[in-house]
Amino acid sequence: MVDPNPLLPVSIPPYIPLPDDTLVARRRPIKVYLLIVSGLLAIALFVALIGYGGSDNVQPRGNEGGSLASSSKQPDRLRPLSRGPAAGVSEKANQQFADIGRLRSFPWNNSMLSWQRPAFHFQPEKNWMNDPNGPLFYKGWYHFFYQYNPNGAIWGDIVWGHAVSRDLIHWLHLPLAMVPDQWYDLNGVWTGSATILPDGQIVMLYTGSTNESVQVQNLAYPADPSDPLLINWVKYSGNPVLVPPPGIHPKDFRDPTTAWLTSEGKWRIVIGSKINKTGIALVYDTRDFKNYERLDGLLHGVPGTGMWECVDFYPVSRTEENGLDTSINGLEVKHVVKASLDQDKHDYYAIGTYHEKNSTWIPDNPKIDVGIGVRYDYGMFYASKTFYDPDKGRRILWGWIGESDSEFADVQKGWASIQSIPRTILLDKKTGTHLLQWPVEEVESLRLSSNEFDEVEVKAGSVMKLAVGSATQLDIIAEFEIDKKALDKAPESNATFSCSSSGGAAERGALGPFGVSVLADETLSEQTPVYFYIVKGHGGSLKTHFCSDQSRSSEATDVNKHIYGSSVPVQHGEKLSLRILVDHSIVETFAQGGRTCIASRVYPTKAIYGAARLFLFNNATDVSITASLKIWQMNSAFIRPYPNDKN
Ligand code: DQQ
Repeated sequence: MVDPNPLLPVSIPPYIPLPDDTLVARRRPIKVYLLIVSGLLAIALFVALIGYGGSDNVQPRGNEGGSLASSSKQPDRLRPLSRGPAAGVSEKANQQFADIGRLRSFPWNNSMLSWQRPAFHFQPEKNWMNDPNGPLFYKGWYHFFYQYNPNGAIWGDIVWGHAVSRDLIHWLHLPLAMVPDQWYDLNGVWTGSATILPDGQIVMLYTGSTNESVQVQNLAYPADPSDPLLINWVKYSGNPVLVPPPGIHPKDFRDPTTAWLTSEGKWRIVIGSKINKTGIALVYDTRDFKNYERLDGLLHGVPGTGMWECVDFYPVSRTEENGLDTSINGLEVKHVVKASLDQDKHDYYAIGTYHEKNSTWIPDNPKIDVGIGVRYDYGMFYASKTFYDPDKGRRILWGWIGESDSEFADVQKGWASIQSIPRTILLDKKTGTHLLQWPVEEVESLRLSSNEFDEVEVKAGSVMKLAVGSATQLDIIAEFEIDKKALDKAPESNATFSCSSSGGAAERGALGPFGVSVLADETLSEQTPVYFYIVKGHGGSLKTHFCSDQSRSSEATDVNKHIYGSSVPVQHGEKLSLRILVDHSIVETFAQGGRTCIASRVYPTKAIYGAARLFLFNNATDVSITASLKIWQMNSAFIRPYPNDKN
């Protein structure tokens, strides 16, 4: 039962020890369970598909359990069933087509849907994936775990998928690492993080949604530490190791971080939660990962930000260009707090100072605190997690990039979601307020032939096709310079600008938009412009915005057509610069060395396969720009089952 009063202490079922031989998360013992679950899910999916395939492919809101006869009352919404909130987690269904009226879903054909599958971003062979979990480097292999539904292309039945890689680009899928097979994770093996102890032992902490949908924290570890692939995992017999503390709602206690060492030699973790509408990070110390002490106060909390999911906490160097182990602290270090906001599905971070003694963190600038300031990404990027890569001395960020088409199309294509290209993360020493995110260097091993365009002048109001051949798998680097005299002459303006409320790349201003249009067809009837837009304010101050416009990305009606973006700081002497990774239905963009990033999902119907083109454009009214670009065709990554996986 859900506690009706979120602030009262909660009661958790007492832990009943189970025989040891049930504790290993092996695949075979749970097959029967999975068969039953998949049978039930198949029936549920069948029923859902019948619902979708009905008169208007429409699922009216609030009619989930109602009779089909009520559909004759002209349901006018294309709304998937809500998934997640009832189970005590954020919404996992794409609810964006709530108000588009009586639209039938677009008649997607197999060739269009097949094209959408990325070639070098990580994804499972099929079905639904969400958060990255417990990334780590062990005995020469990168391990990546992820929230996965083995039974369908929608959220539910969550287990831990597992893959390994030598280089973060090519992946081998391994057997599922952990499945719900204990009362304390029967409703899902949810998100968690890895900690590598100084002697090399791996400790995995994860959230279990219990048989009663209470969120508890559990401990797991590799069954055979000599196995570099870490195929089998053991769940600790004393699980759960943490239950929701008094005052915390049983469905608001999840996603333990990687632990870091305190100067007393204890390990410290934080867990996301909320009290009323204040998002918070609870702090615990432990010596053995089995027994924990809750510390007074909070690491941090921000009113109005709601439930904090997938909190991340890590140091960044103020002086060096390398990443830091999570336990590093001192004067040369700033600390980052990141929270994934359940209420708006975005990942926000802030930079500040960690005070170990009273286990708190204070933002450098309270005006850009967690949840009210800067985001990792202004497109689709959620539930992210970093880890320290000891092999290359870098910190790497993974983020879940969901779908922004209809859930109906996801079920048709049989998969949903991809992971971002892993991004190295560093403090932006010039601004001090931002991080710099950049695709790991290994992605460059996929570069094939390239085309260079040097100092191309693009006059105001013009579009130029870039002859690069097919344009569905690309790595693009571009720099732009603005005609200085024209910039000086441009009128000052009072107007405020925001990418999302603007008219997109079609809205002409004195100093923008200009940039690159990707996934365009020959006639530009479909295109996704990625661009800068500069506003000259009073006194000649310049404010630069970086946007990605999905409004004409597809002729389909049932896909997201938002315009994403934000302002991007441009420091004195910097050119405007852009990197774009195009990989079928994903466009990942990095402005000013990764100071502002936008990942978007794009579902064209015509600009696909050999018909996809690339254009350079300048839709400003008052300035010419000079653009220099280098564009590589990109190879596909090998992402396939491990040969020994017979399942
Ligand atoms: N996803 C997991 C939760 C987490 C959420 C469940 C974030 O642990 O809070 O799939 O997307």
